[in-house]
Amino acid sequence: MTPKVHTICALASALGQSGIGIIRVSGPLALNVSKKILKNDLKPRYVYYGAFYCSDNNIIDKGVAIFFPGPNSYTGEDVVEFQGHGGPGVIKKTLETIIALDIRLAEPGEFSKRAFLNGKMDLVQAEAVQDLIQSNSEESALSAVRSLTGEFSEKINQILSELISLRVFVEATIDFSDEEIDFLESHEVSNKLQILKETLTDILRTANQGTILRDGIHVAIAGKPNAGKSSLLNTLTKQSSAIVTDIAGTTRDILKETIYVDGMPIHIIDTAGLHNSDNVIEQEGIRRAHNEINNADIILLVFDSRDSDVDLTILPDSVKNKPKILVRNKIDLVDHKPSVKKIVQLNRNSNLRKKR
Ligand SMILES: Nc1nc2c(ncn2[C@@H]2O[C@H](COP(=O)(O)OP(=O)(O)OP(=O)(O)O)[C@@H](O)[C@H]2O)c(=O)[nH]1
Ligand SMILES: [Mg+2]
Repeated sequence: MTPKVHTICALASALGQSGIGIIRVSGPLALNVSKKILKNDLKPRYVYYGAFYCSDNNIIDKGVAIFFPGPNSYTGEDVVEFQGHGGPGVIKKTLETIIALDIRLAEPGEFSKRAFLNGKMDLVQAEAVQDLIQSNSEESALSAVRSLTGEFSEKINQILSELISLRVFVEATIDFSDEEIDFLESHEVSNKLQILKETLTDILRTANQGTILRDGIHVAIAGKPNAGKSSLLNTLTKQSSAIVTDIAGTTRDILKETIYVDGMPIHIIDTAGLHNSDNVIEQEGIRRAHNEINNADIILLVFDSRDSDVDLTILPDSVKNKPKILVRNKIDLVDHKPSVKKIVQLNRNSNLRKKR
């Protein structure tokens, strides 16, 4: 009889030519697969070294295999890992041999899904696996691993159990409304709820930081035509990604480039110069620019130092409260020295106030 749970397999390491390729098999037939491929038995959690045989009994590779019997495995099922060479040809042939044994290719994330369904990890931890795989910086990896080890889940479970215990007092107040005792007052329910609310706000803030660490910050470069936006993009990316000319309205399409600062991805977006235009193509460019400016986390507002003041009215009203960095460009033309100033307040008709 075919077992109800299908045995699945997949390449667990990266695709492409590499020194080592790891194929993972999980499910009730995992040990059968290893017997066919290795022509040998595996001892639980011992490293086996030997030949890998393909369906026509030829040796396709030589490598290492490990058997993790369920439930003490990643998925909670019987798992066998074959660690051979990473050449695409070897991997293809080994996978074909495994699939011919009535094993199917795993869906994306299916090993973690099985781990979740078998109680090996909760949903927060399953998400952390994905975050760890996608982590671009050391910080995002550390943050994901904290979730993976259950630190985050523990916090959430604590909040949940405190909420449940507070609910009891609310229910008691309703059920025994004739009683003299004020359950809510006597157990400081309101104070405790306030503390929980603050903890949740804290968690949300940390989660937002985690998203930024993982996905990076979106920085839109905005300004009037010819202010030097594309020049700034090229300087930041150290490439001539954008066309730079002295003709106002050079950039019309959106141009996105990613740079890394201390391992954190920063997506820089060059946009069309903002002004009133009768030109249909420019109008479309400006519409797209508004879109990107609205979606950005930070706006770099570039202006020509020869302008008497920064014109904040060129930005859409919707980004009034978004963080902005004003970039005073072309200082060579007015003989200014480069400097960084923190501005505490900006009003839409400008006049910058510096922090003292
Ligand atoms: N002197 C001087 N010229 C600059 C500086 N930055 C940019 N330029 C020049 O200003 C002109 C416009 O630069 P761009 O980077 O194309 O300006 P932009 O804001 O992208 O312009 P649009 O795409 O048309 O909106 C080019 O001729 C640049 O070489 C600067 O710091 N000093
Ligand atoms: Mg440009």
